[in-house]
Amino acid sequence: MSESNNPVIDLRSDTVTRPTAAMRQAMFEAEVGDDVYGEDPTVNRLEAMVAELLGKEAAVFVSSGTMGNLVSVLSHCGRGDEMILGDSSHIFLNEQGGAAALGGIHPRPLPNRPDGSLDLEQVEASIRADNEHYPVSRLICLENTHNRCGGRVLSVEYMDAAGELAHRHGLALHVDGARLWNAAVALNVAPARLVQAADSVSVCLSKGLAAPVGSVVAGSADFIRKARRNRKVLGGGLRQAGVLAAAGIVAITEMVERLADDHANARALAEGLARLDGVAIQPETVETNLVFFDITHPELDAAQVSLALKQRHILINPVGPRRMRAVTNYHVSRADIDTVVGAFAEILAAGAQASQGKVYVYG
Ligand code: TLP
Repeated sequence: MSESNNPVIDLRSDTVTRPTAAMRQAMFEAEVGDDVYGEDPTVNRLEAMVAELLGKEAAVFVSSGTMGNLVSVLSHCGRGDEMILGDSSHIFLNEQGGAAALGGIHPRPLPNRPDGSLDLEQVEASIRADNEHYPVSRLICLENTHNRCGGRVLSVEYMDAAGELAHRHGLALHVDGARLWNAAVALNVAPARLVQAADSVSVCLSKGLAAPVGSVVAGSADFIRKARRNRKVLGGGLRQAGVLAAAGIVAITEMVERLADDHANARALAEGLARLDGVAIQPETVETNLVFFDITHPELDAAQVSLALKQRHILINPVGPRRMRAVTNYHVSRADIDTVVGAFAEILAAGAQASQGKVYVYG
Protein backbone atom coordinates (compact mmCIF):
# COMPACT_ATOMS: atom_id res chain seq x y z
CA MET A 1 0.00 0.00 0.00
CA SER A 2 1.22 3.47 -0.81
CA GLU A 3 1.15 6.25 1.72
CA SER A 4 -0.49 9.30 0.09
CA ASN A 5 -1.80 11.70 2.72
CA ASN A 6 0.64 14.31 1.52
CA PRO A 7 -1.05 17.23 -0.24
CA VAL A 8 1.86 17.47 -2.70
CA ILE A 9 2.14 14.73 -5.33
CA ASP A 10 5.89 14.52 -5.79
CA LEU A 11 6.96 12.76 -8.98
CA ARG A 12 10.36 14.45 -9.33
CA SER A 13 12.20 11.29 -8.36
CA ASP A 14 12.02 8.18 -6.20
CA THR A 15 14.85 9.76 -4.20
CA VAL A 16 12.20 11.95 -2.52
CA THR A 17 10.74 8.99 -0.62
CA ARG A 18 10.75 9.30 3.16
CA PRO A 19 11.51 6.47 5.59
CA THR A 20 8.58 4.31 6.68
CA ALA A 21 7.42 3.97 10.28
CA ALA A 22 9.09 0.53 10.39
CA MET A 23 12.37 2.09 9.25
CA ARG A 24 12.22 4.84 11.87
CA GLN A 25 11.57 2.23 14.55
CA ALA A 26 14.44 0.06 13.34
CA MET A 27 16.74 3.11 13.29
CA PHE A 28 15.74 3.94 16.86
CA GLU A 29 16.49 0.44 18.04
CA ALA A 30 19.62 -0.20 15.95
CA GLU A 31 22.60 -1.77 17.62
CA VAL A 32 25.66 0.22 16.57
CA GLY A 33 29.46 0.24 16.73
CA ASP A 34 32.34 1.89 14.89
CA ASP A 35 32.03 0.73 11.30
CA VAL A 36 35.56 1.82 10.32
CA TYR A 37 36.70 -0.80 12.86
CA GLY A 38 34.18 -3.18 11.23
CA GLU A 39 32.31 -3.23 14.55
CA ASP A 40 28.85 -2.02 13.62
CA PRO A 41 26.69 -5.15 13.82
CA THR A 42 23.81 -3.58 11.89
CA VAL A 43 26.02 -2.43 9.02
CA ASN A 44 27.68 -5.85 8.97
CA ARG A 45 24.25 -7.48 8.78
CA LEU A 46 23.07 -5.23 5.96
CA GLU A 47 26.26 -5.90 4.00
CA ALA A 48 25.93 -9.66 4.44
CA MET A 49 22.27 -9.58 3.42
CA VAL A 50 22.92 -7.52 0.28
CA ALA A 51 25.92 -9.68 -0.68
CA GLU A 52 23.65 -12.71 -0.47
CA LEU A 53 20.80 -11.07 -2.39
CA LEU A 54 23.23 -10.17 -5.16
CA GLY A 55 25.06 -13.52 -5.10
CA LYS A 56 28.45 -11.95 -4.30
CA GLU A 57 31.07 -12.79 -1.64
CA ALA A 58 31.02 -9.45 0.12
CA ALA A 59 29.54 -5.97 0.18
CA VAL A 60 30.23 -2.51 1.58
CA PHE A 61 27.76 0.18 2.69
CA VAL A 62 28.33 3.59 1.10
CA SER A 63 26.57 6.91 1.46
CA SER A 64 25.06 7.28 -2.04
CA GLY A 65 24.71 5.81 -5.50
CA THR A 66 27.30 8.26 -6.78
CA MET A 67 29.76 7.07 -4.15
CA GLY A 68 28.92 3.45 -4.96
CA ASN A 69 29.79 3.92 -8.60
CA LEU A 70 32.91 5.98 -7.88
CA VAL A 71 34.25 3.52 -5.31
CA SER A 72 33.58 0.70 -7.79
CA VAL A 73 35.30 2.23 -10.81
CA LEU A 74 38.25 3.36 -8.67
CA SER A 75 38.57 -0.21 -7.42
CA HIS A 76 38.61 -1.67 -10.94
CA CYS A 77 40.74 0.93 -12.75
CA GLY A 78 44.03 2.72 -12.25
CA ARG A 79 44.98 6.14 -13.61
CA GLY A 80 44.88 6.22 -17.40
CA ASP A 81 42.81 3.04 -17.64
CA GLU A 82 39.72 3.19 -19.78
CA MET A 83 36.12 2.35 -18.93
CA ILE A 84 33.53 1.73 -21.64
CA LEU A 85 30.10 3.08 -20.75
CA GLY A 86 26.90 4.47 -22.24
CA ASP A 87 26.76 8.09 -23.33
CA SER A 88 23.42 8.42 -21.48
CA SER A 89 24.58 6.64 -18.35
CA HIS A 90 24.37 8.27 -14.95
CA ILE A 91 28.11 7.71 -14.41
CA PHE A 92 28.90 9.57 -17.63
CA LEU A 93 26.29 12.34 -17.40
CA ASN A 94 25.44 12.94 -13.78
CA GLU A 95 28.42 12.24 -11.55
CA GLN A 96 30.58 15.26 -12.30
CA GLY A 97 33.06 13.12 -14.22
CA GLY A 98 34.28 11.99 -10.79
CA ALA A 99 36.04 8.95 -12.21
CA ALA A 100 38.19 11.24 -14.37
CA ALA A 101 38.53 14.04 -11.82
CA LEU A 102 39.48 11.87 -8.86
CA GLY A 103 40.73 8.65 -10.45
CA GLY A 104 42.26 9.70 -13.77
CA ILE A 105 40.00 7.13 -15.45
CA HIS A 106 39.41 7.71 -19.14
CA PRO A 107 35.77 7.34 -20.18
CA ARG A 108 34.96 5.74 -23.53
CA PRO A 109 31.29 6.59 -24.08
CA LEU A 110 29.32 4.56 -26.63
CA PRO A 111 25.78 5.42 -27.73
CA ASN A 112 23.10 3.93 -25.53
CA ARG A 113 20.36 2.31 -27.59
CA PRO A 114 16.79 3.37 -26.73
CA ASP A 115 16.39 0.28 -24.51
CA GLY A 116 19.38 1.27 -22.37
CA SER A 117 21.71 -1.37 -23.78
CA LEU A 118 25.04 -0.93 -25.53
CA ASP A 119 25.60 -2.69 -28.85
CA LEU A 120 27.92 -5.48 -27.71
CA GLU A 121 29.61 -5.66 -31.12
CA GLN A 122 30.46 -2.00 -30.76
CA VAL A 123 31.69 -2.63 -27.22
CA GLU A 124 33.95 -5.40 -28.45
CA ALA A 125 35.27 -3.24 -31.27
CA SER A 126 36.07 -0.51 -28.72
CA ILE A 127 38.29 -2.68 -26.55
CA ARG A 128 41.81 -1.44 -27.11
CA ALA A 129 44.56 -3.48 -28.64
CA ASP A 130 47.84 -3.76 -26.73
CA ASN A 131 49.58 -0.68 -28.14
CA GLU A 132 51.56 1.97 -26.32
CA HIS A 133 49.44 4.71 -27.89
CA TYR A 134 46.29 3.50 -26.21
CA PRO A 135 44.90 3.51 -22.72
CA VAL A 136 44.27 0.07 -21.26
CA SER A 137 40.63 -1.03 -21.49
CA ARG A 138 39.75 -2.23 -18.01
CA LEU A 139 36.02 -1.98 -17.39
CA ILE A 140 32.56 -2.06 -18.97
CA CYS A 141 29.74 -0.29 -17.09
CA LEU A 142 26.05 -1.01 -17.58
CA GLU A 143 23.04 0.62 -15.92
CA ASN A 144 19.99 -1.50 -15.02
CA THR A 145 17.36 -0.14 -14.98
CA HIS A 146 18.54 2.63 -17.26
CA ASN A 147 17.50 6.03 -15.97
CA ARG A 148 17.86 8.32 -19.02
CA CYS A 149 16.56 5.63 -21.35
CA GLY A 150 13.26 5.62 -19.45
CA GLY A 151 13.75 3.02 -16.72
CA ARG A 152 14.27 0.32 -19.34
CA VAL A 153 15.28 -3.12 -18.12
CA LEU A 154 18.28 -5.05 -19.43
CA SER A 155 17.49 -8.77 -19.64
CA VAL A 156 19.32 -11.64 -17.95
CA GLU A 157 20.52 -12.83 -21.37
CA TYR A 158 21.95 -9.41 -22.21
CA MET A 159 23.67 -9.07 -18.83
CA ASP A 160 25.19 -12.54 -19.22
CA ALA A 161 26.41 -11.75 -22.73
CA ALA A 162 28.01 -8.49 -21.57
CA GLY A 163 29.78 -10.28 -18.71
CA GLU A 164 30.99 -13.05 -21.01
CA LEU A 165 32.34 -10.46 -23.46
CA ALA A 166 34.10 -8.49 -20.71
CA HIS A 167 35.73 -11.57 -19.21
CA ARG A 168 36.78 -12.99 -22.58
CA HIS A 169 38.87 -9.81 -23.01
CA GLY A 170 40.12 -9.65 -19.42
CA LEU A 171 37.86 -6.69 -18.53
CA ALA A 172 35.52 -6.38 -15.55
CA LEU A 173 31.80 -5.61 -15.65
CA HIS A 174 30.31 -3.06 -13.24
CA VAL A 175 26.56 -2.58 -12.95
CA ASP A 176 25.07 0.69 -11.77
CA GLY A 177 22.07 -0.96 -10.18
CA ALA A 178 20.65 2.12 -8.48
CA ARG A 179 17.29 0.65 -9.56
CA LEU A 180 18.31 -2.99 -9.92
CA TRP A 181 15.44 -3.90 -7.56
CA ASN A 182 13.00 -2.44 -10.09
CA ALA A 183 14.62 -4.43 -12.88
CA ALA A 184 14.43 -7.67 -10.88
CA VAL A 185 10.76 -7.09 -10.01
CA ALA A 186 9.88 -6.19 -13.62
CA LEU A 187 11.61 -9.34 -14.91
CA ASN A 188 10.41 -11.48 -12.00
CA VAL A 189 13.93 -12.76 -11.54
CA ALA A 190 16.21 -12.92 -8.48
CA PRO A 191 18.58 -9.92 -8.30
CA ALA A 192 21.49 -12.37 -7.92
CA ARG A 193 20.64 -14.00 -11.23
CA LEU A 194 20.42 -10.67 -13.01
CA VAL A 195 23.94 -9.68 -11.93
CA GLN A 196 25.48 -13.14 -11.97
CA ALA A 197 27.94 -12.10 -14.67
CA ALA A 198 28.89 -8.79 -13.02
CA ASP A 199 32.10 -8.27 -11.07
CA SER A 200 30.61 -5.41 -9.08
CA VAL A 201 27.17 -3.98 -8.50
CA SER A 202 26.08 -0.80 -6.78
CA VAL A 203 22.48 -0.81 -5.49
CA CYS A 204 20.58 2.04 -3.87
CA LEU A 205 18.46 1.79 -0.74
CA SER A 206 17.17 5.35 -0.85
CA LYS A 207 15.31 5.41 -4.15
CA GLY A 208 12.26 3.22 -4.68
CA LEU A 209 12.96 1.33 -1.46
CA ALA A 210 12.47 4.53 0.59
CA ALA A 211 15.39 4.26 3.01
CA PRO A 212 16.63 7.73 3.97
CA VAL A 213 20.30 7.23 3.00
CA GLY A 214 22.63 4.72 1.47
CA SER A 215 23.79 2.37 -1.22
CA VAL A 216 25.68 -0.90 -1.14
CA VAL A 217 28.47 -2.13 -3.42
CA ALA A 218 28.86 -5.89 -3.81
CA GLY A 219 31.58 -8.02 -5.40
CA SER A 220 34.33 -10.50 -4.57
CA ALA A 221 35.96 -10.35 -1.13
CA ASP A 222 39.16 -9.03 -2.70
CA PHE A 223 37.28 -6.34 -4.65
CA ILE A 224 35.36 -5.22 -1.56
CA ARG A 225 38.64 -4.87 0.39
CA LYS A 226 39.78 -2.37 -2.27
CA ALA A 227 36.36 -0.71 -2.27
CA ARG A 228 36.60 -0.17 1.51
CA ARG A 229 39.95 1.58 1.07
CA ASN A 230 38.51 3.77 -1.68
CA ARG A 231 35.44 4.56 0.37
CA LYS A 232 37.72 5.73 3.19
CA VAL A 233 39.87 8.01 1.01
CA LEU A 234 36.69 9.61 -0.35
CA GLY A 235 35.66 10.45 3.20
CA GLY A 236 32.99 7.79 3.26
CA GLY A 237 34.19 5.83 6.28
CA LEU A 238 31.14 6.20 8.52
CA ARG A 239 31.17 5.41 12.22
CA GLN A 240 27.90 4.40 13.98
CA ALA A 241 26.22 3.94 10.61
CA GLY A 242 23.99 1.19 11.96
CA VAL A 243 21.25 3.79 12.44
CA LEU A 244 21.23 4.14 8.64
CA ALA A 245 21.84 0.49 7.83
CA ALA A 246 18.84 -0.46 10.01
CA ALA A 247 16.55 1.41 7.62
CA GLY A 248 18.33 -0.29 4.72
CA ILE A 249 17.56 -3.72 6.17
CA VAL A 250 13.85 -2.83 6.32
CA ALA A 251 14.15 -1.50 2.75
CA ILE A 252 15.50 -4.74 1.29
CA THR A 253 13.20 -7.00 3.30
CA GLU A 254 9.89 -5.10 3.10
CA MET A 255 10.02 -2.68 0.20
CA VAL A 256 11.14 -4.61 -2.87
CA GLU A 257 8.01 -6.49 -3.89
CA ARG A 258 5.80 -3.42 -3.66
CA LEU A 259 7.81 -1.81 -6.49
CA ALA A 260 5.34 -3.62 -8.75
CA ASP A 261 2.74 -1.05 -7.58
CA ASP A 262 5.03 1.79 -8.71
CA HIS A 263 5.44 0.09 -12.08
CA ALA A 264 1.66 -0.32 -12.52
CA ASN A 265 1.14 3.33 -11.56
CA ALA A 266 3.82 4.43 -14.02
CA ARG A 267 2.13 2.48 -16.82
CA ALA A 268 -1.26 3.97 -15.86
CA LEU A 269 0.24 7.46 -15.94
CA ALA A 270 1.80 6.79 -19.34
CA GLU A 271 -1.49 5.47 -20.72
CA GLY A 272 -3.39 8.45 -19.32
CA LEU A 273 -0.94 10.92 -20.82
CA ALA A 274 -0.97 9.11 -24.17
CA ARG A 275 -4.68 9.92 -24.50
CA LEU A 276 -4.02 13.68 -24.31
CA ASP A 277 -3.30 15.99 -27.22
CA GLY A 278 -0.07 17.85 -26.60
CA VAL A 279 1.89 14.96 -25.06
CA ALA A 280 3.99 12.40 -26.93
CA ILE A 281 4.70 9.15 -25.13
CA GLN A 282 4.96 5.44 -25.90
CA PRO A 283 3.34 3.72 -22.92
CA GLU A 284 4.59 0.28 -23.97
CA THR A 285 8.19 1.41 -23.30
CA VAL A 286 7.38 2.15 -19.64
CA GLU A 287 8.71 -0.99 -18.00
CA THR A 288 9.35 0.25 -14.45
CA ASN A 289 8.78 3.47 -12.46
CA LEU A 290 10.22 6.14 -14.78
CA VAL A 291 7.94 7.92 -17.25
CA PHE A 292 9.60 10.16 -19.83
CA PHE A 293 7.47 12.13 -22.29
CA ASP A 294 7.54 15.17 -24.55
CA ILE A 295 5.29 18.20 -24.51
CA THR A 296 4.28 18.70 -28.13
CA HIS A 297 1.72 21.43 -27.42
CA PRO A 298 2.26 24.42 -29.74
CA GLU A 299 2.27 27.06 -26.96
CA LEU A 300 3.61 25.20 -23.95
CA ASP A 301 7.06 23.88 -23.19
CA ALA A 302 8.17 21.55 -20.41
CA ALA A 303 9.15 24.35 -18.01
CA GLN A 304 5.74 26.01 -18.39
CA VAL A 305 3.91 22.76 -17.82
CA SER A 306 6.08 22.02 -14.78
CA LEU A 307 5.22 25.42 -13.31
CA ALA A 308 1.49 25.01 -14.00
CA LEU A 309 1.59 21.59 -12.32
CA LYS A 310 3.39 23.06 -9.33
CA GLN A 311 0.54 25.53 -8.87
CA ARG A 312 -1.67 22.43 -8.57
CA HIS A 313 0.71 20.90 -5.98
CA ILE A 314 2.13 18.38 -8.44
CA LEU A 315 5.91 18.22 -8.87
CA ILE A 316 7.35 16.90 -12.13
CA ASN A 317 10.72 18.08 -13.44
CA PRO A 318 11.47 19.15 -16.98
CA VAL A 319 14.56 17.32 -18.26
CA GLY A 320 14.87 19.20 -21.56
CA PRO A 321 13.08 22.02 -23.38
CA ARG A 322 10.14 19.71 -24.22
CA ARG A 323 10.98 16.61 -22.22
CA MET A 324 9.74 15.74 -18.73
CA ARG A 325 10.34 12.87 -16.31
CA ALA A 326 7.80 11.59 -13.79
CA VAL A 327 8.90 8.97 -11.26
CA THR A 328 6.30 6.94 -9.40
CA ASN A 329 7.19 6.06 -5.84
CA TYR A 330 5.98 4.87 -2.44
CA HIS A 331 4.08 8.09 -1.68
CA VAL A 332 2.17 8.17 -4.98
CA SER A 333 -1.13 6.26 -5.13
CA ARG A 334 -3.26 5.17 -8.07
CA ALA A 335 -5.73 7.95 -7.19
CA ASP A 336 -2.85 10.45 -7.39
CA ILE A 337 -2.16 9.25 -10.94
CA ASP A 338 -5.73 10.10 -11.93
CA THR A 339 -5.30 13.55 -10.33
CA VAL A 340 -2.10 14.11 -12.28
CA VAL A 341 -3.61 13.06 -15.62
CA GLY A 342 -6.58 15.37 -14.91
CA ALA A 343 -4.22 18.26 -14.17
CA PHE A 344 -2.36 17.67 -17.43
CA ALA A 345 -5.66 17.65 -19.34
CA GLU A 346 -6.63 20.99 -17.79
CA ILE A 347 -3.26 22.63 -18.34
CA LEU A 348 -3.01 21.52 -21.96
CA ALA A 349 -6.59 22.59 -22.67
CA ALA A 350 -6.07 25.99 -21.05
CA GLY A 351 -2.89 26.41 -23.04
CA ALA A 352 -4.88 25.89 -26.22
CA GLN A 353 -7.45 28.48 -25.09
CA ALA A 354 -4.65 30.89 -24.33
CA SER A 355 -3.52 30.53 -27.92
CA GLN A 356 -7.04 31.58 -28.95
CA GLY A 357 -6.65 34.80 -27.00
CA LYS A 358 -7.95 33.81 -23.56
CA VAL A 359 -5.83 34.58 -20.54
CA TYR A 360 -3.84 31.77 -18.97
CA VAL A 361 -1.28 32.66 -16.32
CA TYR A 362 1.61 30.24 -15.69
CA GLY A 363 3.82 32.19 -13.33
N1 TLP B 1 19.63 9.64 -9.98
C1 TLP B 1 18.90 10.83 -9.59
C2 TLP B 1 19.51 12.07 -10.23
O1 TLP B 1 20.86 12.12 -10.00
C3 TLP B 1 19.27 12.15 -11.70
C4 TLP B 1 17.47 10.66 -9.98
O2 TLP B 1 16.64 11.48 -9.50
O3 TLP B 1 17.14 9.73 -10.74
N2 TLP B 1 22.74 5.81 -10.76
C5 TLP B 1 21.54 6.09 -11.27
C6 TLP B 1 21.04 5.27 -12.40
C7 TLP B 1 20.76 7.13 -10.75
O4 TLP B 1 19.58 7.39 -11.29
C8 TLP B 1 21.26 7.87 -9.66
C9 TLP B 1 20.48 9.02 -9.07
C10 TLP B 1 22.52 7.54 -9.15
C11 TLP B 1 23.24 6.50 -9.72
C12 TLP B 1 23.15 8.32 -8.02
O5 TLP B 1 22.54 8.10 -6.81
P1 TLP B 1 22.70 9.17 -5.61
O6 TLP B 1 21.73 10.28 -5.91
O7 TLP B 1 22.34 8.37 -4.41
O8 TLP B 1 24.10 9.63 -5.60
